[in-house]
Amino acid sequence: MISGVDRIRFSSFGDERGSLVPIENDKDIPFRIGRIYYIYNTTPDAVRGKHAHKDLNQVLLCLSGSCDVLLDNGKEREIVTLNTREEGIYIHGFIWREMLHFSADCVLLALVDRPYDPEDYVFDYSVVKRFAEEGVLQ
Ligand code: T46
Repeated sequence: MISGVDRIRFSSFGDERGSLVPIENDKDIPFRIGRIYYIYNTTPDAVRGKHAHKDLNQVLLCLSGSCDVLLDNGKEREIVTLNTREEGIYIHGFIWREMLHFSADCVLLALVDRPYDPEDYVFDYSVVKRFAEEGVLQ
């Protein structure tokens, strides 16, 4: 996985009744949840994201269906497929992200460490590139 992103595996408790995955602050994820949102009803050709975050950290996982997440830290690029309820990705760096190739039944869950703040978004990929090269956010 590229620097700034890690896979995160959740414990699933399964028995004859089905499966349950608990997610507790600072235990199953490495932060306290400040916000949750989920994305659904996506069209097959939809591309979402296309931005980086200055400070925000988050976990993404698919509760249903699948999608791809393109991750780019300005030096490395990787596409990860999310298609299980037991594994997600933890994005904790200044990472450009795009979500695409959504299956019709995709429900993408985001667990975020802070409230919504439009000022935290960076929509210019060249800023990510420059940050990777010079270590300065400008
Ligand atoms: C991210 C990727 C993975 C809110 O009002 N509150 C919220 O918490 C969020 C996330 C969005 N919004 C509003 C802002 C826009 O009018 O919902 C609308 C759609 O949001 P956006 O275009 O930012 O959605 P995506 O899918 O491009 O990006 C989202 C997150 O915004 C972003 O933080 O990392 O998912």
